[in-house]
Amino acid sequence: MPEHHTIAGVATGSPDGGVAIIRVSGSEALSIAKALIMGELPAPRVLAVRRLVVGGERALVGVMPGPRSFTGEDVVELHVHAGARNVGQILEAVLEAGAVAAQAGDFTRRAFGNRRLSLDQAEGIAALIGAQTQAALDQARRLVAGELGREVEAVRQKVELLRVEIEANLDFPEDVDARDEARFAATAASLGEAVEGWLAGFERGRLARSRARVVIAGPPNAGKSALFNALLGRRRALVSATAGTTRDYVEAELTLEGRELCLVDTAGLRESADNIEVAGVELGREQIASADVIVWVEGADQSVGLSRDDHDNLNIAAGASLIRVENKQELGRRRPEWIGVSAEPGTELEPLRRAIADAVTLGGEQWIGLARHRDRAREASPTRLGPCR
Ligand SMILES: Nc1nc2c(ncn2[C@@H]2O[C@H](COP(=O)(O)OP(=O)(O)OP(=O)(O)O)[C@@H](O)[C@H]2O)c(=O)[nH]1
Ligand SMILES: [Mg+2]
Repeated sequence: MPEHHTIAGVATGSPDGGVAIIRVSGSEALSIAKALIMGELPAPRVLAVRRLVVGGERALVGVMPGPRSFTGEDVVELHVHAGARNVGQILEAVLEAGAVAAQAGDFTRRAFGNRRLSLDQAEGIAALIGAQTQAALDQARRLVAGELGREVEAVRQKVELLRVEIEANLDFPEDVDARDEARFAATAASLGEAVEGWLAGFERGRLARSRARVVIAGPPNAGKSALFNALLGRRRALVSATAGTTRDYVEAELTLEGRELCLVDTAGLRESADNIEVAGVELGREQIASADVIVWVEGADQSVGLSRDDHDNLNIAAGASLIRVENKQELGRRRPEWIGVSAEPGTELEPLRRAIADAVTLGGEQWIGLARHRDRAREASPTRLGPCR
């Protein structure tokens, strides 16, 4: 029998929902639940309405006897009306009946302890609950599904097989064939590549989970703020015919083809006698330097080369992409090789949207790569160990 107490906690996340689920897990779960409801417990894995002793409240009750439950222990779930007071009172009654309050992650820890989940799946559940972006959610789901675990296990088995073969050869050196040695080296190299592949996938996963910074920059009056608004579909930044309108940079979240971005509008780059404008340009330059993608905008009515110096001076980070855009294209194109847009009225933005989405799309496998995964993979990495000889 498990040595720990029966635990109880609210399993549902949102306090605003209509229903809350109180989960009880442990050897005493069934007797505790029995003490709380009027009548008999429902049959295993059948949800049934029961009246609770506490305030005559009605609850949907589900009984999942161990070991075929989430935690591997006897589990009872009470689906009750939500509301902090109601749920708090019922939970209090469960604790009075003999359960101990569950701490964050306790149910999952028990599931891991009872081998209902592997460690990577348990980690995946924590990552899934904490996921803030679509990419984080996708990656966490793959971890919960055990995809990374299966890959690692497949490689581990191959390592084991290779070790056995090499040891057999050490025992019988007279039977060692040069072809065997070549095969061992090739197998070891491919296993090393798998580990390197995970490390690269962890890095891609990290980038995909963070919001790429897409910074709109260019000379004053190019229509940067108008384009910023057009991409967002709302009036967020001031647009005016006065050059030097934008001073502080403006940030907004935007989702393009499923990828979440941080779109940034900046002050038009130019020399100025106005201290405040100079400070704004400085902020804009900092934004450009930390951008993953720079959308460089010039108006079709602006003379070519106006920003040539700026172009050269832009402190663009290694690996950042530069997308050149000619705005006000209805006035006649000067730079037909650039992407043409008309930020006002904001139609025909599709080619630019696609270019931004392409620039932030990361090809290849993406893994969640928690600190433990990265540490273990680095330990196994051939670049760390040196060449296999
Ligand atoms: N004809 C035309 N005018 C536009 C277009 N987009 C913007 N404008 C006008 O261009 C002027 C400048 O627009 P803004 O968006 O304020 O330009 P900006 O690049 O943000 O300028 P600063 O903030 O001063 O650097 C405004 O008068 C806009 O109405 C467009 O597609 N066509
Ligand atoms: Mg502006």
